[in-house]
Amino acid sequence: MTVSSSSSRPGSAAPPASLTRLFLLAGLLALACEAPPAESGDQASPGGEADVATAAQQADSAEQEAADPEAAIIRLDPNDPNLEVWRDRDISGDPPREPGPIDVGSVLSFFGLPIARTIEDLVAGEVEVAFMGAPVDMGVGFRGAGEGPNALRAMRRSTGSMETMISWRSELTAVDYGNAPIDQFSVERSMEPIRRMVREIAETGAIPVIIGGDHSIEFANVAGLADVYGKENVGVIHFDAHYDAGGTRMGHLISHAQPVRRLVDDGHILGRNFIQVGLRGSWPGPEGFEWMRENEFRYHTMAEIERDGWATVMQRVLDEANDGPEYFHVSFDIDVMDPAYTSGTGTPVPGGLTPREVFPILRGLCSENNLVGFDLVELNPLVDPGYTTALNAKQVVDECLTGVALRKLGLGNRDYLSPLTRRDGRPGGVER
Ligand SMILES: [Mn+2]
Repeated sequence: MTVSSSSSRPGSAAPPASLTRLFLLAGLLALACEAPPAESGDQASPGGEADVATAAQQADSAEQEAADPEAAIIRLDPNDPNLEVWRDRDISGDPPREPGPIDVGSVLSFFGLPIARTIEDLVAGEVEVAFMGAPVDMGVGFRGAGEGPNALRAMRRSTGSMETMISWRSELTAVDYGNAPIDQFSVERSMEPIRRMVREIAETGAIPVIIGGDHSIEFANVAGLADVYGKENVGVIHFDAHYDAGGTRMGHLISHAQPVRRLVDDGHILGRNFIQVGLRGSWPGPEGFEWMRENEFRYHTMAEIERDGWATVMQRVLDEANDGPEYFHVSFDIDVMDPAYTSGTGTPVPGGLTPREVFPILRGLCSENNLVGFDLVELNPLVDPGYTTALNAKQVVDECLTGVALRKLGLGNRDYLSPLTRRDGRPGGVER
C-alpha cells in the first residue's frame, strides 16, 4: 500500500510513513463500519414534525439501506447488571401500612391529590381516576417535555369552574399514581413500562390520566387500554396540530411524530375509530391525507374550522364520537392550541384553537362518552414564559374531568351549563 501525501492534513507536518499508514487503515475501517450515508433528499432535517412529509419515501429508502442495520447501531451491554433495573418502581423502602390512597399535605402532586403507590392502593381506595406522569422527551429530540408532569404538579390545586358549578375533585375519587419508569436514553424501551402502568390502572376500572411527556407516549397509553378493553374496541380523539402518523424516521418506528401510525399498523386501533382535530401547517402532505382516507380516519383541519366555524365542527366531532366504539381515549397535544396560548411546546404551529373553543368540546366529549383514558402531552415548561402553557394545560385536564363528573352525576351532555351562570337560567327569567 502506498501512502498518498493527501492523507495528511494541509498545513501539518507529514507524520512518518508507518504512522500515516496506520491512520489510513483506521480511517478505512471506520468507513467500512459506518452505515451508508442517507441520500440528502431523503434525510429528515432536525426541524420538527413537518419535516417527515415524505414519510413513505423514507420508509422505502430506509428499507434499501437496512441491509445490515445492526452495523449502524451501538448495542446495549447485555451483561450490565443495571440493564433492567429502571423498569420497575422500587417500593421496597415504603413503610408497612394498610393499602389505600395517602394524603400528601402540601407536597406536590397533581391537583394536590393523595398519592397511590400500588395496585392495592387503587383497589382499596376505589379509585376512579389515577394520574400518572410519563416524562419522555427523547421522542421530540430535545429536552423539556419530560418536565411536563412536574410543571403540572406545581400548578395551583383548584378544580372545577363556574360554567358547571361542579368540582370534579368532590365528585370523583382521584389519585396521583406517580411517574412511569422510563429509560431516559430510549423512546423504544420506555414504551413497555408506560403501557404496563396504564394497563395496571385500567384493569382496576380506573381512568388513567397520563401527563407527558412527548406524544410518543400516545402509543403506550392506547396500546395499554387496548390490552384491557380489547383490540379495535377503543376509539381515540386526537387533538393536535400534527397527525402523528409519520413513517419510519431515520430507522425509528416510534417518536412523537409516529404514535398514530404504530397504533394502526400494529392493529390496536381501527383507523375509522380515530378522530383527528386541529390539523394545520405543512405536515402531512397529500400522502398523509391519502393514508388517513385509506384507513377511514375522520379528521377536521383548521381549514375546515375556518370555513365552517367552530360551533359547526364541534358538533360534528361530538356526533362522530357518539358514532364510535364503546370506549374512548382523548389524546390532547397542547400544540393543537394556538402558540399565543401555548408557546411552551416543542413544535408550535400558528393558527390554532383558542381556549374558548377547546374547553367546551372537552367537557362535551368527556361527559357524553365512556372515557377510559386521557393524555395531555407536549407541555414543555422550559420554553413556557409566564406559565401560560402550564395554566392552559391544567385547564384542559380540568375541563375533561369536569365532564367525567357531569356524566357520573347524570348531567352529561354537550350543552350542560349551570343555571346560575346562564342568562336564561333564572326561574321565569329571560329567554335566550
Ligand atoms: Mn402530537
